[in-house]
Amino acid sequence: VQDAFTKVIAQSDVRGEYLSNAQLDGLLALVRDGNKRIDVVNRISSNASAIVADAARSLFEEQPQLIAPGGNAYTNRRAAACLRDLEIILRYVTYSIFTGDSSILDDRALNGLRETYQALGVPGSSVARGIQKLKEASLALANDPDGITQGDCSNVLSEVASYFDRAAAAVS
Ligand code: PEB
Repeated sequence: VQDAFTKVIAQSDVRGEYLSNAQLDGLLALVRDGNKRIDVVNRISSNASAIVADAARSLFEEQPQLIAPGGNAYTNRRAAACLRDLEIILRYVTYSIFTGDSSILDDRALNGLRETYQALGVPGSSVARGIQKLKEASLALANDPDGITQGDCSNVLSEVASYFDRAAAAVS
C-alpha cells in the first residue's frame, strides 16, 4: 500500500536522488487541496449505504434478468453479495481518494477480481455498470455546493472519477 507521498519517495529512492522541484510542486498541490479531498471522502463515506442501495436498485431496474430466476443476483443471498461487493468497492475507492493513490484499491480489491467473477459466473459488465452508478452518485454528492466553501474542485473530481473508472475497467 502506498500513498501519494510514499510513491514519490519510492521513485526517488530507487534513483538515489533528492525529491525534484516538480515532485515537490506536485505534493504541495496535493496538500493545498487536502481539505477538498477529505470533504469528498467524508461525503461519500457518510452516505455510503444510500449510494450502494440506490446503485443496486437502479442496476436491477435496468437489468432485471439479474434478479430473475437463474440470474446471478437471484435469491436474497446473492443479492446481498451483490450489495456487499458494491460496498467493498466504494470503500476502497474512498481509501484511494484519501491517500491520493490507487495502490490500495488495486492490491486489496481489484487484483484477481475479474478471475473471481469469471469463476463464480458473476457478469463483470453488470458489476461495471453498478460501479458507474456508484461513480455518478459520488460525483453528484462531491459536487453539491450546498453548505461548503466554494472553490475549483476539478482536479480532485477527475481523480475521484478515475478510481471508479479503474475499478469498472478491472471487472469488465
Ligand atoms: C468479491 N464476490 C463474490 C465472492 C467474492 C466476491 C470473493 C465469492 C464469495 C462470497 O460470495 O462471499 N469479495 C468481493 C470483493 C472483494 C472481496 C469485491 C474485495 C476485497 O473480498 N452479482 C450480480 C451483480 C453483482 C453480483 C451484477 C453488482 O448479478 C455480485 C453485484 N458477487 C456477486 C454475487 C455473488 C458474489 C460473490 C451475486 C455470489 C455468487 C454466488 O455465490 O453464486
